[in-house]
Amino acid sequence: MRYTGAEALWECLLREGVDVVWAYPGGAALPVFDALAKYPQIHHVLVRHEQAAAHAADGYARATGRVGVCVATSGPGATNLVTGIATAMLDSVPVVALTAQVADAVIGTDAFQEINITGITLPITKHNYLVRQSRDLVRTLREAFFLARTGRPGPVLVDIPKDILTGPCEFHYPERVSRLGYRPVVRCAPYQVQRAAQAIADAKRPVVLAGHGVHVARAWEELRCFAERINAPVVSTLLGLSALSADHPLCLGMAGMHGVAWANLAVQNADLLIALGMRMDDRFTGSLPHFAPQARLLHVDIDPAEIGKRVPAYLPMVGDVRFVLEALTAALPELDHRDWLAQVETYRVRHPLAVHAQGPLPPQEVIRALYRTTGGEAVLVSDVGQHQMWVAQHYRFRRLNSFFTSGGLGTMGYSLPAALGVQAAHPTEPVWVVVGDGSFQMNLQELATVVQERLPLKVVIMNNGYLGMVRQWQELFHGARYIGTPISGPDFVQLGQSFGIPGRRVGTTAELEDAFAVAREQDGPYLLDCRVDGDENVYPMVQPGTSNTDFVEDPRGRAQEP
Ligand SMILES: Cc1ncc(C[n+]2csc(CCOP(=O)(O)OP(=O)(O)O)c2C)c(N)n1
Repeated sequence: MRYTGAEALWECLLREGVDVVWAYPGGAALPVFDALAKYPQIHHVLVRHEQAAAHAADGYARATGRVGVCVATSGPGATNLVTGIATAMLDSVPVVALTAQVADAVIGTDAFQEINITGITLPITKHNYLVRQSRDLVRTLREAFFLARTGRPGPVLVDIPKDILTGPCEFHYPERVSRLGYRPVVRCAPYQVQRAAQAIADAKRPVVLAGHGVHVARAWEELRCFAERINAPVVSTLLGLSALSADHPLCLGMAGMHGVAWANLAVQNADLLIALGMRMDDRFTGSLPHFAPQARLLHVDIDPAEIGKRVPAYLPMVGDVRFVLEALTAALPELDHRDWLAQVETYRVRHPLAVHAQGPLPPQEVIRALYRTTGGEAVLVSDVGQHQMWVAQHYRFRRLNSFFTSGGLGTMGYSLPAALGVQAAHPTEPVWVVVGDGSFQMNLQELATVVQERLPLKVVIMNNGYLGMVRQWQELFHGARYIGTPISGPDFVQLGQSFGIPGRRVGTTAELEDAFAVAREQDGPYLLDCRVDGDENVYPMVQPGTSNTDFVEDPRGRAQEP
């Protein structure tokens, strides 16, 4: 079959099962948009900024496990994708970013809207391509999808010159992809399973560490079966939250800098850590020499480069978390760790989460009210900052794969655009966005996309008048000199209304329940502007460079768990 390059592009996407793309047009990309008229099966969402297209594709990919696709024009369209691509890279999210390029004949001449986007994105993509011949286009797109979703997933960018998009293109979709040197190991070797099973059977105080890899491998059921088989507590990273229901008796929640104390104490006192699809990043381990000093590490990851990168592994296991967990569960009898679990329970009793804000609306109470309103079953996207940590601590995720946030890059402005994609994955229920007033002001233009697409998104603004997380560091480590962190903003309720989104301001704890109920009952989008206490800090906190055992708790004392 003969198509134009642009038609061939959409034909490839159809064969990859793509039914929605987030996109923004421009001169070089015009042929791509023009050809779209012939492909009504593919829904195209016009975002208001290309960064949002990349985040939306990323949110969709996290929520579905499928490849998310974004499209931008050359030059500024392509550079606007960069933060979104980097966000997907750091969190191992399968995204294919398609960019139009100036015509091949003028590449390298500083033509209008020419930018070397493959050069720019080289370190932030799993792989990228500049298509120079139309005969390479179809094979390249096939490869791009294959690379994005296999092994350790990640973003792949394909840059396509305009003349290739408009010119004729021979279409033959290859059945297989073979790339020399690229063969991710999915199943680890049987002798590794035997050694790991022995180490687990010998352990007295094992802890399972659930990372984002559990979600990527869709290994939720396997994680639960494994944890129940060996009766070990499960601690998660920020991105590992919702890998096991928070209601499960073995689920301890998040460890790390703002992790709950009992999870950190469990890790610090463990004699065996079984790390699943997590990379021991600095926010999780705290000071490396003090990290889990008595523990052997059994490190499971599909990317061999992660093993031994920060913490030496006693036993490396390269493979897909799902297969490894299946194999381990099959190799082990039921184990009894009653004493260890009882010890962990004492940590929980001694160090409960505190809610002691002085102001009329403690931010933690907003998250707790959201939890009560949604019964822990919400699909939730959080932005970056204090509010993100309060979500991680106080929202008890009962539903699997229900929490989406930028963990590795910590990208402010992620939540609203990512929620466009998460909402596409969950079309029949509202997606909840929890966002700080600073982060919201980075990408609030996407409210227009929410309205144009008629999405039932609920936006909860944690409005504290500060770039709160940075203010907290200024208070603790920079003599309380608040420079560059007090932040004003518009009247968010009026702003929402101007987009056509109803909303309401919440200033006291007493109003919360009703406000959330109203938001939940609305058919369409809704916005809550929660005026929370601006002086509040996130506790517990492990100060940078110190041990996870030395977490600082709320100086005002204790309170109850939700
Ligand atoms: C794009 C970007 N710029 C800067 C930062 C640094 N940073 C991390 S948290 C934060 C403050 C976030 O403020 P806000 O969204 O209001 O949330 P809060 O911490 O107040 O809950 C900043 C500036 C970042 N993570 N991302």
